[in-house]
Amino acid sequence: MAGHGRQHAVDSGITRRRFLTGAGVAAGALLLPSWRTAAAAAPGNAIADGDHVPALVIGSGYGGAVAALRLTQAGIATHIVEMGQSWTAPGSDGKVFSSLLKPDGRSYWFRTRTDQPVGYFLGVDANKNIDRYAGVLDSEAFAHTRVYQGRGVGGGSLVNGGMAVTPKRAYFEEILPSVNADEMYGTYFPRANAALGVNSIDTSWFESTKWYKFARVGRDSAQAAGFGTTFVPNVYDFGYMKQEDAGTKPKSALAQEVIYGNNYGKRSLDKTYLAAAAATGRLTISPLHTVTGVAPAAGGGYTVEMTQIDTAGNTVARKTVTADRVFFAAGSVGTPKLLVAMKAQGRLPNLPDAVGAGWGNNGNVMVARANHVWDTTGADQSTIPAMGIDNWSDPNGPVFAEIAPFPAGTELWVSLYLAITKNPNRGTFTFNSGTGKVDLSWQSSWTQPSIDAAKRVFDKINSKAVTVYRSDMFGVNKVWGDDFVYHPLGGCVLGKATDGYGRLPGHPGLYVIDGSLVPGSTGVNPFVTITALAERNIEKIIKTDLA
Ligand code: FAE
Repeated sequence: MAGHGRQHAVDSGITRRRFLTGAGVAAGALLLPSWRTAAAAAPGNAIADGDHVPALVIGSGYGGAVAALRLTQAGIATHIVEMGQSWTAPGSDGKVFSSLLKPDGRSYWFRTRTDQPVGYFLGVDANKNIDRYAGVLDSEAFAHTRVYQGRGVGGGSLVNGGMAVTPKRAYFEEILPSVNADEMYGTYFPRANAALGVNSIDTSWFESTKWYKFARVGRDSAQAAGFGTTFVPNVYDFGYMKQEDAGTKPKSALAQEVIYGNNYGKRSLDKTYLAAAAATGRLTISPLHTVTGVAPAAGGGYTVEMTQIDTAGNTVARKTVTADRVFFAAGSVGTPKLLVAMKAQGRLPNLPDAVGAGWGNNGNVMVARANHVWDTTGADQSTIPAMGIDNWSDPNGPVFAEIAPFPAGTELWVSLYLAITKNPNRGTFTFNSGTGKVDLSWQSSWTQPSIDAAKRVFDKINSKAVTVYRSDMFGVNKVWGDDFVYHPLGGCVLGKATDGYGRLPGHPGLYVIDGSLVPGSTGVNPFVTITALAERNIEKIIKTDLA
């Protein structure tokens, strides 16, 4: 792994110090951060054993980044503990991240072989051997599903497709009836979209460029079968993408970069929320630190235990710190896993039984169609999706399907889709005292409602276009990519495991602020929902608990 053995600058200069609450509320607190001017978030100094912090945030994805920005803007010194690394230093190839076609150790979180979501081609395993390293994409295995998650400062924003979709209001009201939808759609969704740097593709460029032929082919076949389609906003800078196309800027979306990180063009959280939080001077981050325990501290507040590793996975240090308030933002696997273990071990004994329950996969299922020889999708494809098929209004099986690229650098006549469906099944996390690990009760058969709904769309498209499903891309003779998930949601549901704003009952000062609050489904790609809900909750918490 020559060139990838980066050690973090933060690992040097570890000193014992106390974090003090910043004086007063910063001018401009609660203003939107400007992704246009913000520099990338710098980690600052790692936390030291015995430190005390006013606010500790576990995880640096959407929920964690919103908490960090609004807390620091309110004058509160905030420390983020993040298990992945800070993706700032280039490897020996001069790039921070590796591409889809040439994955190396940087691509996966401690694996010796890639575990590609589309893992086969022509029925042959398409995975590659890699070095074991603290890479950016984790494929976390449970008994009957694998959950893909980002690892690093920025969480899922480092690896995701950037699709920034505000959910349909009627569906939002259905899944979270206790949340005031007027406030969400009037204030918090706009605030989230602005702070994330969401933008839209130039539609005339979309219609003409070779990079989106795959999306036009997918759209045309959907429309021919009677389905509606819609452009999908994104946090990838479409202006930058045009410059990539013109050859005036280094390529990223147009160079097969996405799920193992984008070297350029994407407004990931380290360039938006976290950069703005860092600019307050009140944010510090400890990358490569994994929180393993949280319990009430003798003198008030909470002790937080963590393990620091190096990029090879060796334990460097174990630390215990104290915090007045702890925000769980470890994602819809990380947060319920920690809380369920703490409850089972009697360390957070007052947590409600609903902690760990209500986990869903946002109805995710993938599928591919084989196009006719004359219906080419293009050898050159942007990795950033820009178009979706919207059949959500079908009462017998709502579907919102992203027309996904399959950027192989050669023509493959493949149309690929990630379908989001309304799947009623929900899993529960439980602590397994035999293994000391947390299990997830999700069953393979529980994806069937998603397949049934997706079939209502893609059977019709196939029938109209006289095409067939491909059965060689998710296994041998396997049509549906139904054994993995990109959109884990729930596990600590708002108003059930927490109060109406993410406070954990029975343990004042503990909050949940990530995707685990969303009850298993949001009908579209989820990060805008997660961000907006976090904005709503942190505003309330700062006003009432931290004033
Ligand atoms: P998340 O972003 O996962 O952040 C949690 C953070 O906590 C991570 O950085 C973890 O490393 C860290 N962590 C976990 N456990 C610990 C611990 N014990 N100690 C310290 N740190 C810890 O959570 N969504 C969209 O809306 N649009 C898309 O186009 C899209 N595409 C996707 C593509 C891929 C390949 C994947 C994997 C996901 C995609 N998603 C997409 C989903 C989206 O990224 C996800 O919903 C959010 O990232 C979840 O945000 P959270 O804040 O809940």
